[in-house]
Amino acid sequence: MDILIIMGSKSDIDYGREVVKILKEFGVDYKIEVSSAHRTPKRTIELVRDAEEKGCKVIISIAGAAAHLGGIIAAHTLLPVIAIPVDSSPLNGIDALLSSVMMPPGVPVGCMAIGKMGAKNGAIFAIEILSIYNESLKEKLKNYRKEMAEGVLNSSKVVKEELE
Ligand code: RP5
Repeated sequence: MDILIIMGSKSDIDYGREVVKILKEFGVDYKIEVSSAHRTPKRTIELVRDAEEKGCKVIISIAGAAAHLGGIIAAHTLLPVIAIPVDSSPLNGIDALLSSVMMPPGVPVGCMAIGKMGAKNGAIFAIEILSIYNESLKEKLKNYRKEMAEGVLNSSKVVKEELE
């Protein structure tokens, strides 16, 4: 397993789906679990330790509200931890964003944007980390960027045809 994804609740599933979609596109080996930092703290730590033993290289944490999941995971591993703040609370994810991004110095959590944008970027960022030692993934990332650029050029043509 290269990537472990832990989400704080089953209700975070739509964000997990976004992450997994991209990991599958790139053929990355992952495992996904629901485990809460406050409701199942021991299990969360066990999952992190088990992932380390199984050769996991990056952990993605998906959580909303006062999202301490990323911080708790980071406290128990030296693996890079990417947090995706979920907009599941009345504060629309601002709480999750701040509690993930404002980690005190020494135990960093790499925090993405709130919601599905962050979920997509979290997956891509994890792949970028893996690609440091994986040429085939690096090639796939190059193609991904190329396709994005082609998409912009195509949309520019469409807009010109309609508006010029
Ligand atoms: C967090 O609180 C979860 O990550 C979720 O985003 C939010 C709500 O959880 P549930 O009450 O739906 O289980 O722990």
